[in-house]
Amino acid sequence: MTAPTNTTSAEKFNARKVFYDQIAKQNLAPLWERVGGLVTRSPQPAAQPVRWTYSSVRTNLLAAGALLSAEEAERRVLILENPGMPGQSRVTGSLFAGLQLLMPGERAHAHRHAASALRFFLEGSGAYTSVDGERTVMARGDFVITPGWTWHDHGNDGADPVIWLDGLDVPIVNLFDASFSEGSSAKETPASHPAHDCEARYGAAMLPEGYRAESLSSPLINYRYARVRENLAALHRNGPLDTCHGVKLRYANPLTGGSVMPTLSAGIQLIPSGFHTAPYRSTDGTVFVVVEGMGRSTIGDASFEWAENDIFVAPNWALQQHRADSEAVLFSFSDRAAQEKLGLWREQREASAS
Ligand code: GTQ
Repeated sequence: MTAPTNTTSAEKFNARKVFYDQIAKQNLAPLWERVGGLVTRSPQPAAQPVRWTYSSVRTNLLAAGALLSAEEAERRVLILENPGMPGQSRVTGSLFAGLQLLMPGERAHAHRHAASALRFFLEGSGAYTSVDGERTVMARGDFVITPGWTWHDHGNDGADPVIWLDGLDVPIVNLFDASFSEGSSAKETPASHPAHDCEARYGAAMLPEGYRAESLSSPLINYRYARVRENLAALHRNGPLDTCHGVKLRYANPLTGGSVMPTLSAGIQLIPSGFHTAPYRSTDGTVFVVVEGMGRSTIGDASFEWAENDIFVAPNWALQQHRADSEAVLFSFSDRAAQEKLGLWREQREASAS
């Protein structure tokens, strides 16, 4: 064998290119050309920091309400689509988010899917979600879950439009190509439990004698804001404040202390008026909803102001800092639960950019 001699870099480049084109026809590719983009030194999310003001989304949602009924739409939802991933129906790389509108008297018929869903209720009254035959009436700030493969339908028995945020793990389910869904011939799931039954059974740090968990998700379908808000206020009084989060509570499965659903985690935090949170980042791209107050956040290179019901995204591993101009409450959700199970989740407190 003789070693190639006197080959110029142009000749080398061309020979390699010919080789790569040739092997591509045999479904082969050179790792050495791609490894930098495949195994990155740190997360490189396509998702960008972005904020939606509620007033603009609400205006568009009501316009959609005039254009088509909930029946026609099946789910009348405007997708919050991250501008870093146009056309992909994703708010972060792994999450779907949208705002759903039901006009007075409207119903969104029963269906179920492999994807897990959560709701954060923003506006109106008299609306319910039913999960596997148990209804829960939703009030502002309530956090409601519909675990994967549970039948669910929604209705608005109130006098005004109702709007809530939906969060789903659809991109995760689709990454695994494990999506199933089906509609029901019944518009509503037949009632199998009295309304709010789960709150008496599982919602008071007690469990029915003999109860054995059969699900990977929380048996509690509604975490009510009234209670959460009181607890945030008490913890603010009692202290101490967390430098990165203010006062932050995680929604927990009361049986395990773990996340409410296997893929999705959610939390809620109070940031006192004038408080600046210390720089923080974590590997879970996070969707925030402003429940109360006004303030501003710096997320990576972006900075935005926010007020009640605005929604914003902190992409994976982007530095985040929040400042409340008046006492603020922020709801947030992410895929942290999935990342923890896979051994991927990391956080960095009081982080500095690098
Ligand atoms: O309410 O069941 O935003 O199935 C997307 C898919 C809401 C729902 C969404 C859904 C739902």
